[in-house]
This record gives sequence, structure tokens and C-alpha cells, in this order.
Amino acid sequence: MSEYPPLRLHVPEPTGRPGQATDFGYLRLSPAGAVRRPAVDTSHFDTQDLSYALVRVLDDEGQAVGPWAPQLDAATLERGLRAMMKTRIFDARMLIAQRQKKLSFYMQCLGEEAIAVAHSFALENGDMCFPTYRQQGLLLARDDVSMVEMMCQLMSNVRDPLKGRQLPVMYSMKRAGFFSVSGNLATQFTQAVGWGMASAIAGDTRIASGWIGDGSTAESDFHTALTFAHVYRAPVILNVVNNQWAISTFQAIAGGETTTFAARGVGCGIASLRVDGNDFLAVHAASAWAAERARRNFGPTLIEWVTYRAGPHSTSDDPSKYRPADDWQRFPLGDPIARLKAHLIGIGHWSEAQHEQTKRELEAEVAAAQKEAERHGTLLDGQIPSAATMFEGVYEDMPAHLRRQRQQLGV
Ligand SMILES: Cc1ncc(C[n+]2csc(CCOP(=O)(O)OP(=O)(O)O)c2C)c(N)n1
Repeated sequence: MSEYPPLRLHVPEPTGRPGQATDFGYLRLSPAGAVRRPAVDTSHFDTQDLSYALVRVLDDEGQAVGPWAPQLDAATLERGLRAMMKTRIFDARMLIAQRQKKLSFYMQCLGEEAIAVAHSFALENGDMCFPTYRQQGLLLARDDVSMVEMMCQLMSNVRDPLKGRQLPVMYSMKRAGFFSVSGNLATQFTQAVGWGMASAIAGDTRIASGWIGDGSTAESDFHTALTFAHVYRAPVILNVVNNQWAISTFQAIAGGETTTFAARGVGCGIASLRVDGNDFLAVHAASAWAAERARRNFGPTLIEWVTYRAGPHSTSDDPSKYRPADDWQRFPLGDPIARLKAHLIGIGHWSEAQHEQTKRELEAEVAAAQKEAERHGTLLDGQIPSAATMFEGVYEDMPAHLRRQRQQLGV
């Protein structure tokens, strides 16, 4: 008989299942303004405490406090609020369009709008983002990106810039610094590091920004990316969006239990921050800090954005089967739009009336874009790219066997 008790396998579980209330005590929150802001040339050692804390700027009263409060003028904040509202309205309309069978599939970023929008405000033209399918805010925050073009991709119609070859939401827009989204999780994370390395090899000044979800950090590409970013001091921002869920799996089973995803970066020799992802000001400040580090050749920064996936994973998912229905209402970091709105009202640069008016304007703008996109066809009415285009772009020049296959199809 062994003197030891029988071993037991530990399988992490979320604290809340349907019909229960999640205990968000696991989140390790810091009060707004409480976390220090080191100089941009800091070493990874010196970010160890930051990787377990939480950088926050907006307090419960909507005031901007502490060393991370960015010096952003009210006009920029208003633009940020507008871009977040636009993203939410865009998502809501496309969700309905999917239900109406005008597109085959959709993924919202409900509750995560601040991360992509504020981050994009901290980048420069020419920088390249390597997003997942949940960073549509990077595109919608830009004035030079047409919603019509995005919708045509979603509807896989004749104007779809990707010619109907990709699942909806897998946008690709090089000129907007938005690398082609791929369905294979985490692959873009290593590509972002490689792009940053190439920029350094070329002696360029542009930086890369890679994106990944909490669940996808369990992929080996995540670890490869961190190793290469550290070894070559690549000018890259490594963004981990911890929205607590990977479809039905809680972040604990991806490795988040009793530790943080930011702490992974420190272990790999990378300066790392853990930041309130629902705080527009904190997202902007941390993104600008990381961008400055990269541009000044101080190397990569990993940022864990703590947020909550408020909507279903996708239009193919029903979260009521695995988590409490009121989880988002109870999530302690709240709603990014409500928080920036309260801040702007507090500093006298916004009002309820302006908010309602802006909402109406944006709804009209998104509806008009949808109307125009639908003129080029939806999934319902068959105006899709010619089947002949299916064989193009596989190789730069079409090889003989693809020509034959195209002829066999008679198109
Ligand atoms: C290599 C690979 N494995 C599995 C999937 C299926 N899949 C698509 S999304 C997803 C969950 C990803 O969760 P997370 O990384 O946390 O991002 P989130 O969806 O929460 O934004 C999974 C498992 C996939 N697309 N690719």
C-alpha cells in the first residue's frame, strides 16, 4: 500500500454554468490608476509585477486617473466612441442579415470594441496588423475603409474583393494594414513576428501588431512567436485578447487558471502588460507605449487585454448551453462604450442627446451601406463571382492541370 493518496486529474471548470452566477474573483483586478507606468526602455524583468496586475485608467465614476491616463483631446475620444458605436451597430445589422440568410456566417466583437478601435488609433499608416476574426474594429475605426466593401465580402457577392473564396469575416485589406484573416488559429501570430523582423532587416520604421485569443494561446504557434520575437527583438506588439471564452471552453482550460497570459511573455523575455480591455483610455495608452518601444528598437511587448466575449462565439453558437445568461452584466469591467461615454459626459464633451443623435446617424450610415452592398447581391439571390475565378490565384500563373479543370467545368 502506498503512503500517498490516489492521484487525481485536475480539470479546470468555470465558476458559473447556466443558471448559476459566475464568481469573477479569479480576475485579479487592480484599482484604476494604481499600476505604475515604466519608461518605454524597461526590461522584461521590470514588468513582472505588471503582468499580474491590471492597467486601468477609467475609474467607476468615469474619471481618468493615474500614470497611464493618456493626453488625448476630446475630439479624439469622440472619434473613438463613434468608431466603437459604429462597430457595434455594424455587428448588430450583420447578425440580422445572417439570420435572414443574406450571409452564411457572422462573428460579432460585442463587448471587445475598445481593444481594436483604441489600438488602431495608436498605430501609424504602414504598420501591419495580423488580426483574428474578431478585430473588425481595426477596419471600422478607419475612415478610409468602406463598409460596403466589407459587407460585400460578408455576402460573398460579385463585388466581394476576395471573390467568394473566404468565409465571411475573414477580411483582407493590405492597404489598411489588415493582413488576410485565416481560419487556422494562431498562425498569424508567428507571421506578425516575421513581418516585424523583415521590417527591421529592411531598416524600415514600420511595426507589426499580432493578435490572438486566450484559447488560441494553447496553440504551438503562440510559443514559437514569443521565442522568435524575443530572440530577434522584433518590432511587434503581441496582443492576447482574453475574453474569458474559446467557444464553450473557459480560459482556465487554455492555461489561465491561477496565472495570467501576460506572465507568459515575461517568461520568454518579453516586456508584458495586463490591461483593462474595456477601458478605451487604458487600451490607447498601453498600445502607444508598446508601439513606441517597438519603434525605438526596444523590442516586442506582449499585452493581455482582459475583456469579456459578450455575444455568442459566432452565429453557429448558443452560449446559453454553457455559461450563465447574465454573465456580461455581472462582468466587473463593464461595457467599453458605456464607460467612454460616461467619461466624455463627465468632462463636458458629450451628452445623452448627442449619444442618441450619433447612434441614429450611424444606424442610417450602416443601413445605407448595407443597401448599397445588397445591390451587388446577397447569398440569397445568386449574384456571386463567376466559377471561373475559383481557379485563379492558386498559383501566380495558372498551371496546366488547373486550366484543364476549369475547361472541364465549362466556365
Ligand atoms: C487550428 C484550429 N483549431 C481549432 C479551430 C476551431 N476554432 C475556431 S475559433 C475557436 C476558439 C478560439 O478561441 P479564442 O482563441 O479564445 O478566440 P475567441 O473566439 O474567443 O475570440 C476554435 C477552437 C480552428 N479554427 N483552428
